[in-house]
Amino acid sequence: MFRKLISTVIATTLVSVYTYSLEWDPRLNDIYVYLEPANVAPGQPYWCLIKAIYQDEHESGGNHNIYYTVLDENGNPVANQEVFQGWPSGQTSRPTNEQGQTDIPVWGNNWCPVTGPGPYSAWVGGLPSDKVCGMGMPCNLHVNYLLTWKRTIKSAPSGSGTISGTVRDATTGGSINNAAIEVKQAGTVKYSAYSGSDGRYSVTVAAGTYDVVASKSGYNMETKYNITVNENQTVTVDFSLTPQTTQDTTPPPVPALISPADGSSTANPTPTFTWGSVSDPSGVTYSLQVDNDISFNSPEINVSGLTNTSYTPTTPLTANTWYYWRVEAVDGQNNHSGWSIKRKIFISLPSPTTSLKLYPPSPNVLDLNTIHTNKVLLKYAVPATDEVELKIYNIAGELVATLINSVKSKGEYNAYWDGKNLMHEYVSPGVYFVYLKVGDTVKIEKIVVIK
Ligand SMILES: [Ca+2]
Ligand SMILES: [Ca+2]
Repeated sequence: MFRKLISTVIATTLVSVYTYSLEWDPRLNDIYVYLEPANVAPGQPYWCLIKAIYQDEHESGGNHNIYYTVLDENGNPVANQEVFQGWPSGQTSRPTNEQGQTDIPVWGNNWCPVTGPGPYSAWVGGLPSDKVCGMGMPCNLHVNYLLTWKRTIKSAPSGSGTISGTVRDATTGGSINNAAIEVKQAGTVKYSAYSGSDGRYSVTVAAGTYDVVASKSGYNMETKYNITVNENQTVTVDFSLTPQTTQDTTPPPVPALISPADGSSTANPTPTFTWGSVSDPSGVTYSLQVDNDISFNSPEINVSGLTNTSYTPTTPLTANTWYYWRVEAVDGQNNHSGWSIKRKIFISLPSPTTSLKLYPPSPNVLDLNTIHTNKVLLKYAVPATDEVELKIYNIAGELVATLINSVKSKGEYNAYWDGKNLMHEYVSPGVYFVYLKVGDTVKIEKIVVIK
């Protein structure tokens, strides 16, 4: 009973490794015969045992031999191939014949299987070879062992599979290069790899169950648990890594207003508003409101997302109007500082721009019949302190009167012509010209004198 149990365990082990080709007589297990697999690297040729038949004392025909058959990769006999038989104190060998066969006898040696495996083993020379061990004449019975080897290329390690997939950015969907992949069991890294520029990775692992971890600087680590990989199986494990963001719940400081000064006045309808910068770990933008309503219910300017600490309106504010303005800062996580204190600014009327002017004479028709009650008003403007000449010429270009010939400062002035010439006589009816010269600039108006 004990022997049966042991044999079953051995048989199960052998079958799991050699399922693909080995025909193994189960009675061999009953007498402790076992297989010692060749020690051979994957991809290398070796002698692979494909058949082991037992002939008991009723089937053996009275013989007590090991019968060897040696085949090549295609199953054809290999002639003159040396085969071996070993025992604890020595070994012998023989070449195969044209049928790829030979045989070597075994002897009694007082072996009974109840004590364990028999003394003889068998293998093929020239290459690594599977070895059949534990043979002999059980309790001196005449039995045979019929063994067949086939030259075979060692396959990849049994029991391996692949974990592969792609690592992507969860936000953009773009592939992540050089992400670290760790394949763990019970917290211990068993295998590792890195993703390529296309985000792909591939890891060859022993069949089993793993946790697979993807990590990359700037991203949150991601773990896929309990990934089971079977022999020769490729399991796809994709990752979608979330970029790291430090959660910011603290509002930025409230900005301080700089200019225009509170309560100031300007004739510029597009004044530049300026405030102090503030900083925040998640970054800052600014919002500006300008409103003629102190409650900011109808802002004429309402801009946000400003990265500069100043803003110049693109459309003019209304003149002769008070405006209120305020600023707030908003950080990268949309936390608002709250509005600053407000300031007010007055947009004044445009200041009169004084340029050289000669207004039309009033009246511009002078009646000599009423001249004693009616002078001509000559109004003019001087833009800056300068020499001023105001004269009357007749149509022939002759000077009639000099009304002003002096330096005047900036401003508007009134002068009068009483219709008289240089000799203080009334002029004749006709066309006369008012000649204003300030610096190098001349203005001329016309007066008609009638009677
Ligand atoms: Ca903040
Ligand atoms: Ca408004």
